[in-house]
Amino acid sequence: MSFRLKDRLHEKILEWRPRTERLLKEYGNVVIDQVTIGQVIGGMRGVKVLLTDISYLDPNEGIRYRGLTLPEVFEKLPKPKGAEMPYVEGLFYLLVTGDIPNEEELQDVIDEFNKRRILPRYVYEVIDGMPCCSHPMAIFSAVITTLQRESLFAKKYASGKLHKLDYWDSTYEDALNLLAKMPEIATYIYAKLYRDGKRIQSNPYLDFGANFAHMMGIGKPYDDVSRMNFIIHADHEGGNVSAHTGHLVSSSLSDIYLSIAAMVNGLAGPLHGLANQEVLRWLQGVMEKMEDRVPTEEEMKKFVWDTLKSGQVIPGYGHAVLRKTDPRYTLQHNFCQTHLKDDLMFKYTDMLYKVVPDILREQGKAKNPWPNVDAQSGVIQWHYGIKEYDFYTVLFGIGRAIGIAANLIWDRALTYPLERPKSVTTAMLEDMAAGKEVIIED
Ligand code: HAX
Repeated sequence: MSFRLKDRLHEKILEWRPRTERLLKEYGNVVIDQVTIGQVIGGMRGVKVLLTDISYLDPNEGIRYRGLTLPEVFEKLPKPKGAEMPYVEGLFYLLVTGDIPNEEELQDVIDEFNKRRILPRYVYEVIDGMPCCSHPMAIFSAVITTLQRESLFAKKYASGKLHKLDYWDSTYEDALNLLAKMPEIATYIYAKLYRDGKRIQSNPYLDFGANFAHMMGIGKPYDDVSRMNFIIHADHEGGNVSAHTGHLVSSSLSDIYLSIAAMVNGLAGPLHGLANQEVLRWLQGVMEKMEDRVPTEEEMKKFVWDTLKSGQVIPGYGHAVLRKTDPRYTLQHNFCQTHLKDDLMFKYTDMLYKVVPDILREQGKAKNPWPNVDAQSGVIQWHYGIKEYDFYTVLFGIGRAIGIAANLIWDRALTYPLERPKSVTTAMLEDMAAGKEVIIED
């Protein structure tokens, strides 16, 4: 049996296709959900209309990647010698195939990523040419869009000779080509914006996470921080803004570069991935007021209430699906307890964990008063010297791209069609609410 990821993936696709075909052919009319007016107006919360086998989010348990909880993922995936956190390349293998890679399988992915990481010259020029004060996420998105000229899928499609059942193959190639370049793109954006353009060359002997740490110029254990960061952010099933955007754009057969650039744009909103920079901005405000001492619980409560009373959200708290503390928060918290015990900002986040849930419950609006992934991630980056918090969502974006890429490969493998839900008008909803018959053609 081959140990190459692409061969394993091909076998899996051939095994999987009959399941999808059977569901469509024999059970296509089975009803699985109903939709209320509240859901139509309220951002489609909870409507079961998306399909992915890469991850599943349980409101109480948190995310499972290919059936494994995050603690299981961290326990089972292979780790570099002496490292606390697993290989990101192993995670990609797991997301794509559903299996934990053995040593040879892992090495194949590491080699594949390594072969493809060098950036074309024009990427540096695009970054250099971005206007002053561009947000790092805008630059990240622009670079990924510019790289679209490299898309094999787009070239093959344009040749008019690409069979639908082969879409996945060039999508897979595009995915690896793009993912392998992401640490290089991100670290050059960082160097350009905050280090006078002085970049550190990548090291082909290092894995994805360690290479990122190396190019950021940060020593151990930042390699483990990077691995942990990319793994926990990789996927959160299909309905969150970034995953859904990637899937939606790709459903029009836009290639992976265009789809992932779109998902990066969705991730850049403050209610989604940008929340990690918002947490830091907000914490800085508290610290300034406290003149860098640890506040009392009463002082912290007042600050939280003041934020709520001024009509703002508490960043890093709440979730559209989760109803418990996010396990991605807990994993990072455990890391902090080992490595950041005496960090002032960590003490602040710990105190927030004590006071915010009760306050949000008392306020009575948020359905989930518990912390999410973003409540802790920026604190770790700050501790290891990345104080330019505008950059944090780019780190999220690298991780999220890994999960979205796995999804998009499978979307094409299972020939999922163009996404096209139907909209209605307010007048139609009013008529339906009044019990009148409204005829809507599908
Ligand atoms: N602080 C204050 N109010 C909050 C809140 C928070 N952390 N979380 C929710 N609420 C409010 C909502 O704004 C909403 O108020 P209105 O009725 O006045 O509009 C009400 O509680 C009900 O919201 P919900 O149903 O509980 O939450 P949503 O599904 O609408 O939104 C969000 C989920 C994550 C966007 C929301 O909890 C929030 O804004 N949190 C703060 C921002 C944040 O941390 N975002 C990152 C989430 C994780 C993620 O996707 N990372 O990428």
